[in-house]
Amino acid sequence: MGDRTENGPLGYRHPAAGWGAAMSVGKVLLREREPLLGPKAIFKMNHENGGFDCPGCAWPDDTKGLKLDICENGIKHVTWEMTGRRTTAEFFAEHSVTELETWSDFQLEDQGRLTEPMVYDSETDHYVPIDWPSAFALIGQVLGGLGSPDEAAFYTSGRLGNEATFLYQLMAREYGTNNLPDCSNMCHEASGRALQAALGTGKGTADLADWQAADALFIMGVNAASNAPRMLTALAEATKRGAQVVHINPLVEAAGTRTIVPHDFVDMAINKATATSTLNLQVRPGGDLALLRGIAKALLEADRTDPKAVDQEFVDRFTDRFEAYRELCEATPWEDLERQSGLSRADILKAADVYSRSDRTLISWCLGVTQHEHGVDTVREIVNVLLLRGNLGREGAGPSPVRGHSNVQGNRTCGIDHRPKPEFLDRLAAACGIDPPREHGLDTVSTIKAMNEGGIKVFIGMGGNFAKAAPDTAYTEAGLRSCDLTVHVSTKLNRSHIAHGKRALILPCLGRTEKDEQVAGLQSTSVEDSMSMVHLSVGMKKPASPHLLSEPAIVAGMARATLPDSATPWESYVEDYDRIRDVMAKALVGFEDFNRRVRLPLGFRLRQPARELVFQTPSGRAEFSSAPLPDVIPTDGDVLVLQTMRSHDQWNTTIYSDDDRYRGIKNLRTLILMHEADLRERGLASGDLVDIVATSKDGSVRRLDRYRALAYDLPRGSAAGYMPEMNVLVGAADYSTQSDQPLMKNLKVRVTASPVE
Ligand SMILES: Nc1nc2c(c(=O)[nH]1)N[C@H]1C(S)=C(S)[C@@H](COP(=O)(O)OP(=O)(O)OC[C@H]3O[C@@H](n4cnc5c(=O)[nH]c(N)nc54)[C@H](O)[C@@H]3O)O[C@H]1N2
Ligand SMILES: Nc1nc2c(c(=O)[nH]1)N[C@H]1C(S)=C(S)[C@@H](COP(=O)(O)OP(=O)(O)OC[C@H]3O[C@@H](n4cnc5c(=O)[nH]c(N)nc54)[C@H](O)[C@@H]3O)O[C@H]1N2
Ligand SMILES: [Mo]
Repeated sequence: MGDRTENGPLGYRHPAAGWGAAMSVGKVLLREREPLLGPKAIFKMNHENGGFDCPGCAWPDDTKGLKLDICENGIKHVTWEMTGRRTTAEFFAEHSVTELETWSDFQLEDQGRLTEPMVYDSETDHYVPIDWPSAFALIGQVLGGLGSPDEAAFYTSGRLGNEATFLYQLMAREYGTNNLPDCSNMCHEASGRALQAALGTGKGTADLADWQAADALFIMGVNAASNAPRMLTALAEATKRGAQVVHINPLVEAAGTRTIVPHDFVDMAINKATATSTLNLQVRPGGDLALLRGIAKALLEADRTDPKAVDQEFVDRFTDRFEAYRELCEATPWEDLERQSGLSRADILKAADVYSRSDRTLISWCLGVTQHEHGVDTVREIVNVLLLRGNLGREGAGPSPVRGHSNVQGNRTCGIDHRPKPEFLDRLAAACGIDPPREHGLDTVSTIKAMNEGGIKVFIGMGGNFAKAAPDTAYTEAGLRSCDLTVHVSTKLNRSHIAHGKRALILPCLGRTEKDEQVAGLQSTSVEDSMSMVHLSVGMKKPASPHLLSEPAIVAGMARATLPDSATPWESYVEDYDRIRDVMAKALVGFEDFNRRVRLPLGFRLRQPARELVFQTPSGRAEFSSAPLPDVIPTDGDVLVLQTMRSHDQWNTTIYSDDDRYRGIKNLRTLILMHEADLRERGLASGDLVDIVATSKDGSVRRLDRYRALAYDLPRGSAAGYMPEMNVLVGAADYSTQSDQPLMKNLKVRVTASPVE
């Protein structure tokens, strides 16, 4: 085990993507018994309006006419949905829920697609079939009987298409609550809040054309080769044209080494790799803000002699509060920046040098930046640095968060927001003739607490796997179990169906790859990618079962049963999704003429005022922030900062295999990666079994025993392991006070040798 090489304990030395990826795809297709249909579907994916949007990540489709911008992990994801296996009523008759509790998450999902609605029968401890009208009636009856609409929570996972999303939030608000927790509360909440405060928009301003024009790209806290593989294309093209690509990550991930572009078949054939990186900076966990401030400090120092170091004209014309930021940077000693970033001054200056030589800089980030206590401050610091050189509102420049789920950005645009803006509610009220509640609702973290304290009695999950994805697994499961009713709209069986409420429904829906036939014919739904492009997705496969309903139909069914006197034309919306889009065009800013524009080739891009240097902030300008430099170093030297991340072979709570190819790990997920010296200091050797004890903010402790410690190239004092297993270690109190995001990249743990059994 101890054979540590450049890129992991077992040393994966080949370029990212390429043939290894192609072979791995073949394996998944075979396992899902889809050797023939799989490839056919893949060629339909991400086609200009003709096919379905990849249900994988939110990376945009290439607009330069490349019709086959697909990747290994997208193919795995599609194949997972199109499996030939079925989880039928007979399956549920055979296995009690108590028995299924002992199954692994892999085994649960591996049974294949759900085929008909099921209800929990407490007398037999089995899920039994229920017809759709009765399922809706049960929901209507329980929701109708609650003391207040605020006793229900409506969770959304980021797969849900825009039309279903719009109906879902409409139902919740017409019913009377803003309790709309979503996966984004665990993902990019920090980015949304920071960008909103700084630029008056909750989204990134750069698009794919900017990625293709930038001459410096800073890639922070994202494992691109696994989680946004199509980004590799943009990075490889960037280095080919001589652009600088700086990776900022405690780990040197595969994209930080070299790659073969996923669809570059010629390069694959000759096994020729293209660089996707020109510099790696192994920052300390949470040390990004210090690094960024160091870059700013260097620029401001250079500005004394070099008038071009800072774009003073841009700063004067478009920004506010620059002086306070300048003073703060000047007053922060280099020693503090070095200590808090975990980088030497020389390394920080290297990054500053790349930045100051570049005319068009783009900064991208993902969970390594957001899932920290100071996530909001760090994203604001990203904006500060961009503003210093006017890297906003022009080609090749700007902030560009990598979103997660394929439609998580669209969910927020279409109203999934527990803190809706009054203007949004006003428009919704006018367009839909409802009187939406104005008080803020519950997010993910507060929903878990409210379920446990009796405040939430009904939990409805539109997709996702709340029990596993959310922090503090035991507490979250207890919360779900204490509900009067849990409802999960799903495609496959998962832990959230097993950790169920007193009454429970599993409602199986169509996947994005499947034909959605309604009264008016074949329907399509729209999605929005990471870069604000809205386009249509049309499924083309025969549904996994004749008993499945589409997500819009399920929402409408629940809504009608709950709100029998509602004036909203729920049934008519489901007959023809154009009618949903017509009302969305009235209710949502930027969706005017929606039905026509979404049918344009490649759809349309939502207007980004900040991109046009129009800032919807109180000052009307882009705002510099002046957050104090956070202390991210544990005071106790025995404590390690643990991050929980994805392997190459998983999709959030869905695990495809126990391998993590690019990190050189095979057949092992119960592991913790540590620095060799940190192992030695604890009397451990790479490969030893260890117990991990996490201490929460509130002092409570949680543990995982008998994990394997592996030596890995990461900063001293830090450690890494896999989500969702490690959610066991995230305390309910462990969330950022800035973003309310769980601290999934910042757990304080102690690691000791496991006792010999
Ligand atoms: N194949 C596949 N694709 C996916 C997903 C999937 O599960 N599988 N999930 C989707 C979703 S919902 C999301 S949100 C995205 C997630 O995409 P990522 O953000 O790449 O997700 P993680 O695997 O959590 O990886 C976090 C990265 O941040 C780094 N990191 C950790 N702490 C720090 C830090 O303090 N500073 C910096 N600079 N870096 C740090 C880690 O080393 C790691 O490289 O991917 C999406 N795409
Ligand atoms: N420790 C730790 N925890 C984390 C994270 C982390 O980095 N560390 N990351 C967080 C992040 S960024 C996110 S986004 C969340 C993800 O949280 P979720 O979105 O809740 O979880 P997923 O695993 O993506 O959901 C998988 C389930 O979705 C259902 N599903 C799949 N396709 C469809 C569909 O088309 N329609 C419907 N209705 N259901 C479908 C299937 O039943 C499947 O079992 O996890 C969070 N949890
Ligand atoms: Mo996410």
